[in-house]
Amino acid sequence: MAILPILTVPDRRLKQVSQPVTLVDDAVRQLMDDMAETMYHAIGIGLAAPQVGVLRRVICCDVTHAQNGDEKKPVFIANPVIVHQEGDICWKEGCLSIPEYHAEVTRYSHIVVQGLDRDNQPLELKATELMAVCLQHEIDHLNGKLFIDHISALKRSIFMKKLKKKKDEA
Ligand code: GNR
Ligand code: NI
Repeated sequence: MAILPILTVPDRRLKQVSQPVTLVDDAVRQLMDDMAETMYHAIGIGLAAPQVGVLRRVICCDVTHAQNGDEKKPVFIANPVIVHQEGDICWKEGCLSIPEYHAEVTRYSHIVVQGLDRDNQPLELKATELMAVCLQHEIDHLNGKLFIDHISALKRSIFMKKLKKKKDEA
């Protein structure tokens, strides 16, 4: 297992569309385990492979860890697809690739996701609330989309100004 560096905006790899995996083999399992270790180390509730520079459709989530302390129950999904979606939920989101910025995003409140699990077996997952938010946020990463792409143009332009100021100061 290894803690991998997490890419941050404006890294161009975060805007790319990731490629499906053909098979969850040992190499993909290794990636999944490294992603989980990286996610827990960064105190995140989810992570997508492109955030560690791997343009493959692999995500990891654990929304329970923050509440349960030690108990780690990572959910890994390769090639995740939302097959059902309904309802609205608004959540104040953050992203490990966008440090020090949070904004409210409206997403589906109830989703069903299909994909492949860590053992290359078909998986179907029903999710609501924070888990639904997290899965949609991670699947967005696989399509080169960030939560700032969901906020208003005005809020985004304020964010871009803050980002430029940080860059100029560095
Ligand atoms: O750690 C994270 N917290 C979070 C909070 C609200 C909505 C989405 C997230 S995901 C984020 C980790 C991350 O950047 N995953 O891509
Ligand atoms: Ni993110």
